[in-house]
Amino acid sequence: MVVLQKPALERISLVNLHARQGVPLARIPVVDLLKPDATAMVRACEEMGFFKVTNHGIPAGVMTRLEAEALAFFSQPQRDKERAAGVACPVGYGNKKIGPNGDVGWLEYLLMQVNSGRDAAEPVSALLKENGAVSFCGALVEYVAAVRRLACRVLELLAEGLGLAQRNALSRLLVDEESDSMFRLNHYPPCPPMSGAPGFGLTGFGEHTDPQVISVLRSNNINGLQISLRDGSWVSVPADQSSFFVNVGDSLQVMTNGRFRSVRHRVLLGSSTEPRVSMIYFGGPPPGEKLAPLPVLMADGERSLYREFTWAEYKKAAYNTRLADNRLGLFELW
Ligand code: GA4
Repeated sequence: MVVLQKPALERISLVNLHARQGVPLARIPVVDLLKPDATAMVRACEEMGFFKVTNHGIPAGVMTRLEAEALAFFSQPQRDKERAAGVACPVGYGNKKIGPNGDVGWLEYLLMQVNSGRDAAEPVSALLKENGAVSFCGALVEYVAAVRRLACRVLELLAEGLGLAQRNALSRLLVDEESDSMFRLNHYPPCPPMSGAPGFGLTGFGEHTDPQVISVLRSNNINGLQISLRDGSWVSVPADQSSFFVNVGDSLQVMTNGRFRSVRHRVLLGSSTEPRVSMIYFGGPPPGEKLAPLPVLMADGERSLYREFTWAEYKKAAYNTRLADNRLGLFELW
């Protein structure tokens, strides 16, 4: 791997896009919410920890409104963005630095807490509102409410597919007043021309799994997202601005005792004259929630793969890791 020397690109890794290109795209499972197949959804979570959702019912305007507001926000001078949202720590406006442990990417972002009991995008949105970004906040609140409903619908279908008696066995975590959910707007500016290195691109967001229960991503039509399959190979996911992509998170892997797989994913950027914009809702449990395999999913004599821990413990541990680390490994028993 080559590392760019220019100061602005310092430590953001240059990648050979040909060598890192994904394999067949047709293998990405699609769930059509007009005729949802809960069994196929469960299979997708077992095999890939990832699927695409179409016919989700969220009006295009809700997505394009937030995208336009986000682009307007990111087009401001750095100082104004920092003043309006606060410097990410971890919530707020971040530029290239991801998390507290030295990870970097070719992006800037807004990260916020979106607990369901409070204003849909507190406290960053409160700060944004104070700074006059009223229509941006309106778009955020509208989008987050819609995508949370979608995440709950998906979790209800998964509960059905898993044969759980309670429809809300999983979705209750996201609607709980204390639910520790987050929302992220990522803006990946076009890569600078790689004149000395044709066929190379930049790491927008390095490989990782999401710690939460489930993540729901929507992007504009600029490619870049890749997921890792069980055999370690990478698949490029063609961007589709009218659909959503769902990731199984580490917490759901634990609740299914490893039956579902939290998907490792990353963003690699090739040459494009347009920025990539993505918006991701991370549905997380309340801090005190004990994460453990659901007893009804355990076969006779099956042992938990993980020691019991709370979401607060896991989140704390996650913030002590590097992006690419196997965080769940710290909690594995066998
Ligand atoms: C990955 C998923 C979400 O984007 C996130 C990220 C968080 C951050 O950017 O602050 C983390 C990362 C994510 C996992 C490990 C830690 C925490 C950066 C990092 C190095 C908001 C999350 O919840 O975990």
